[in-house]
Amino acid sequence: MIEKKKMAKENPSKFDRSTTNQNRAWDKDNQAWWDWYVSLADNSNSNTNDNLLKLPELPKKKYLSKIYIKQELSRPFNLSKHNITTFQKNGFIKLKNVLNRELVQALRCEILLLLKKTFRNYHKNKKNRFLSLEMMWLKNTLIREFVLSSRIAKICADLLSVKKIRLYHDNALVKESGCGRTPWHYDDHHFPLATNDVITAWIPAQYIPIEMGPLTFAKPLEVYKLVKDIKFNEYDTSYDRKIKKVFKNNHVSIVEEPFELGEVSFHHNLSFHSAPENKTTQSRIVLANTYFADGARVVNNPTMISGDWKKFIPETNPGEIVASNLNPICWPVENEIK
Ligand SMILES: O=C(O)CCC(=O)C(=O)O
Ligand SMILES: [Fe+2]
Repeated sequence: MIEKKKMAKENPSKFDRSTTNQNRAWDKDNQAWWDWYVSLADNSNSNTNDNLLKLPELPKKKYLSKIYIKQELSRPFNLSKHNITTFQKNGFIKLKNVLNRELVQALRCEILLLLKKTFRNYHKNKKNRFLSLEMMWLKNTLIREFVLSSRIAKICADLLSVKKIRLYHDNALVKESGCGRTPWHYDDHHFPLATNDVITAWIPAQYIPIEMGPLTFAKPLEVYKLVKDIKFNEYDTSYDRKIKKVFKNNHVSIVEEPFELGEVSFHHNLSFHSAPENKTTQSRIVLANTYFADGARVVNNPTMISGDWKKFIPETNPGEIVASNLNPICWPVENEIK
């Protein structure tokens, strides 16, 4: 069983599209889900492997004490009313200086360690891949600080204007050198949560120049209505291509901008987003934490697009309130989870 999972993590060509059916449950792991999902991106205009932008090696981690990390990640961020209205209008916001240089470097080094541990011959096999790791917070004390961070979680609760938020999952999203685009989508499509109070903090573990594939947003939030009748196709790139065309024909504003070191984006589950290919020599490493308003239920009919959701919400049936041990309240801070 373990061996089978490892195969899925190592070889994307093992993914068998003929077995997919949108109304079925997803029966593979989260890595297989991402292998499938990025295969739905239209890369016909890209020449990813030509002229990779050579970026210098990123700095190695300096020692940071646990107390320092905890303090920094619990320090409140100065979020303005304008930030909140901008998020609610556009469906996303990019905030600079959410993390300092040391924390970003520590996050990158830790995720790199986990990648080497999880994927056999990581350095040899990573080329062109979109690699993912999830539920790291359960085992890794450093990542846990970033996932349960009250600095991040309060920003999320305030942006959604809700009192209490819970964790859906953490996800390391690693777009390796030479990996193609992430297709246009909104997350409501795959999170099996019966609420629109869902937000993802997309936390880069280095600066992200355009050539590395920064998360890219269509605005305002309402643009999802323009594409709501486009049928999702799980077999080819047509959904991605159709969305791109509708956005172009409607002159939808697309925000495709670099991320400074320490900058973090936050997107709503109805915000349409994608990401360009990684045309650099370095891995684009990101920690994506998704949170939702306390009280939300599992949708009545999760589908294959909901992926490995039972791993993120165990012992909870469709229609039930999500409150498992793996979905702690992250804001406000409750003593038992810290
Ligand atoms: O990292 C990416 O390229 C895509 C991430 C994404 O879709 C998300 O965090 O919702
Ligand atoms: Fe997404």
